[in-house]
Amino acid sequence: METLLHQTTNPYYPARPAASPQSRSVNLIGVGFDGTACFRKGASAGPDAIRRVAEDLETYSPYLDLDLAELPPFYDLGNLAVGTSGDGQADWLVAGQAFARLTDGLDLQAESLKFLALGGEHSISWFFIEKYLRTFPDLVLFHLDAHADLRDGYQGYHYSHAAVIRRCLDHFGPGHQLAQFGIRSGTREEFAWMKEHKTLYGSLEEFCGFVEALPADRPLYLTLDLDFFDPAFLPGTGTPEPGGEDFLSFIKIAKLLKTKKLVGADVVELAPAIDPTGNSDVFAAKVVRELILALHGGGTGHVG
Ligand SMILES: [Mn+2]
Repeated sequence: METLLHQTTNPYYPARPAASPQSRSVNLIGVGFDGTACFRKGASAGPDAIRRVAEDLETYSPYLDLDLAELPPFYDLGNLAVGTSGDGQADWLVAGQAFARLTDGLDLQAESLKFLALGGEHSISWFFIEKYLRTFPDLVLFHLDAHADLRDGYQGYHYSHAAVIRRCLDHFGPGHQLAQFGIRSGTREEFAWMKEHKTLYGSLEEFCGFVEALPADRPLYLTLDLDFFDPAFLPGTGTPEPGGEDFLSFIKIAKLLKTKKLVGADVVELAPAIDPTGNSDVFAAKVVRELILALHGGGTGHVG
């Protein structure tokens, strides 16, 4: 049988290892790919770095008042197979095809199956978001990032990490909605597009107000590029931008997500080698802990 997943020797604690996606559960999956990264590479090591430090974190979140150890079991599928040819777009495609085969025929909604993907660079989010857009015709896509990622390809890559949101928009139907926050870098055209389509929220208060007003049964997907955070707090990322948010801003958002129908998420662009202190890995792993808890949810998003 073809290899779609590589099991990891240290699954995210306290997840259970699994060899295939599990229904009525949160499923962690790493995608160690950084083939289109344009500035500093290293995100391919992100998923395993997050898993390495997770074991040393408390399972209890005082912010969300939930404990990973008390929730129904969740699973770590290991890492998706990625290409190793060195041709960025071909290798990306190998990973995308592996994900498509892994989820072929899976109805995420009917099976209440939630993915939390660990990047890897941002281009890998497309595999997941495209599947979710096909599953949920009224999906809201939350995009937290320093970068607009609305370019129509970059440096010859149609599916570049700098174009990932544009590629998602290719698959938007009339009921889909994009909401962006944290964006502080992009072209004049990207900012003009966001202004015209009113997708960018200018402050934490505005963004949280929007999230709070969403109906509790509206499906939400969060794609979180870790350069959303200020590099003073999280320097271990390939394309840092000053002027970012801090952890407690994220917690305000996570608290709201806990009460909503969060159906999937990804956390991308951790490049561990860029921050030799290891603080960025811990930061990212704590973000992941909050999102696993939010995916379990306190509202209609509850699974298990
Ligand atoms: Mn970014």
